[in-house]
Amino acid sequence: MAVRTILTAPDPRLKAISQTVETVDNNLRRLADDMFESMYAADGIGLAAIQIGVAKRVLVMDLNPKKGEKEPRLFINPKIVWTSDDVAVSEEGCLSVPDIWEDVERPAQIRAEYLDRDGRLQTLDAEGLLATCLQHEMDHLEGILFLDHLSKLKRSIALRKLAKAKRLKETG
Ligand code: GNR
Ligand code: NI
Repeated sequence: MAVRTILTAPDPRLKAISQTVETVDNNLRRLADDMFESMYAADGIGLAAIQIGVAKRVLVMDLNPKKGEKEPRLFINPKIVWTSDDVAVSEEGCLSVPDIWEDVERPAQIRAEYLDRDGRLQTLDAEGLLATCLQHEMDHLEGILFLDHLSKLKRSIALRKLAKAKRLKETG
């Protein structure tokens, strides 16, 4: 297991479209374990493989990583098969867009299908933070960041803030 470096915007690799996983084998499970370790190390609640530079349709999530009981969730080849007409607005952040939080509107409820750690097909109904996070992670698989849901103005302000923070970090 290893903690991997998380890419940050505007790294072009974050715009890649991730590829379908063909077989759920030990290699894939090792990737997932590295993703969990990287997500926990970064204090995130979710992570898509592309955020560590691997363009595969793999997501990890743990909405409750701090309160003792870990609840690791792994999603392979996730697909949203239903969304509610109801929408919900919630504040989102992203490990690839550090220190920026903005409101994003998305369907309030979703139904997703995905493969689990054993390659078995699962169905999940989600709302609240789970629905928000799953949609946020699935956007990563299409090369989409939460910033892409904002107005052009808000997005450019966020990107400039990010660039400035990177500059300051480099010059110390
Ligand atoms: O850690 C994360 N927190 C978060 C909070 C609100 C909505 C979405 C997220 S996902 C984010 C981790 C991340 O960047 N996943 O891609
Ligand atoms: Ni993210």
